[in-house]
Amino acid sequence: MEKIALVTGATSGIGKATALKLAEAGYSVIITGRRWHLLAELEKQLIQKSRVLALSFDVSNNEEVNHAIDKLPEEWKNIELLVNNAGLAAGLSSIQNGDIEDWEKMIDTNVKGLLYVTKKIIPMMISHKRGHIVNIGSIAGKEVYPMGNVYCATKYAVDALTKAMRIDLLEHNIKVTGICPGMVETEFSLVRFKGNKENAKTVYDGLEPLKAEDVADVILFAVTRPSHVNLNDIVITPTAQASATNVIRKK
Ligand code: NDP
Ligand code: 8X3
Repeated sequence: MEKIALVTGATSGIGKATALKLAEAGYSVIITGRRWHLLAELEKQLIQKSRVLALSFDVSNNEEVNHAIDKLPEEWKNIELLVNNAGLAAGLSSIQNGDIEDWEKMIDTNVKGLLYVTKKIIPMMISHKRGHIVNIGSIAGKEVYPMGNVYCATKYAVDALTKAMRIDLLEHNIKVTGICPGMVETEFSLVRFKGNKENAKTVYDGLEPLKAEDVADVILFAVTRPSHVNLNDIVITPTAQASATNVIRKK
């Protein structure tokens, strides 16, 4: 039977790697993100492997989310897997020096965006009496690190929502999994440091970070367990990272 997945933030990093692995595993994949040209490129790649639909919307804009999901063609409406991956860190500052626009962007994307998308997809899963929601949290949602304040708060919120969804959706046979990576080299740091490549590169100096594909492998494993098995919460770090602040770097 056809399995349909929707991946948010598929234009880059973990979301893109996940969309590719899901397509290779036989899922029909709805890829989403704001950068249409990157979605179009990925669509060309995926179409070789599976059925694909590209949808461009901003997860933090509830009207855009509603419009995009409401307009889904009938043959794409039976979404069985939702990967809530779109997210970002904006800035790295103490709370006293934080930028309110950065805070709003992180809260609007990582928390409200995840909720807007999930709210639209859950009714499809309830009506089909099955589904799987994978929320991409972070080790930043397990422990707070210096200057991580609001980003950490949004990922703690994702952790809480993952637990809450698992409880509320239990009666509907919907699995909910939290995936919490440590350092993954993607566009994440470039976005956090607003395009400053030097600063972004420094984050991974002297260590081998995770690749987006490493996280995508874990997501694929979690969503391909038998129907009676659910992985609740997975923390994945590079071998060189023991916690948010304990990393070992080669000189
Ligand atoms: P990337 O910056 O490479 O990818 C982020 C993705 O999110 C992009 O596809 C981007 O697409 C999308 N996105 C961001 N804002 C929005 C928005 N408002 N609406 C729609 N899509 C949006 O980073 P990662 O792949 O690393 O990040 C993916 C997730 O993993 C995030 O939730 C992040 O917090 C989490 N994470 C990352 C870690 C890391 O070290 N890299 C570690 C732990 C967790 P576009 O710009 O086209 O909209
Ligand atoms: C991203 C990883 O360590 O920058 O969620 O918080 S970290």
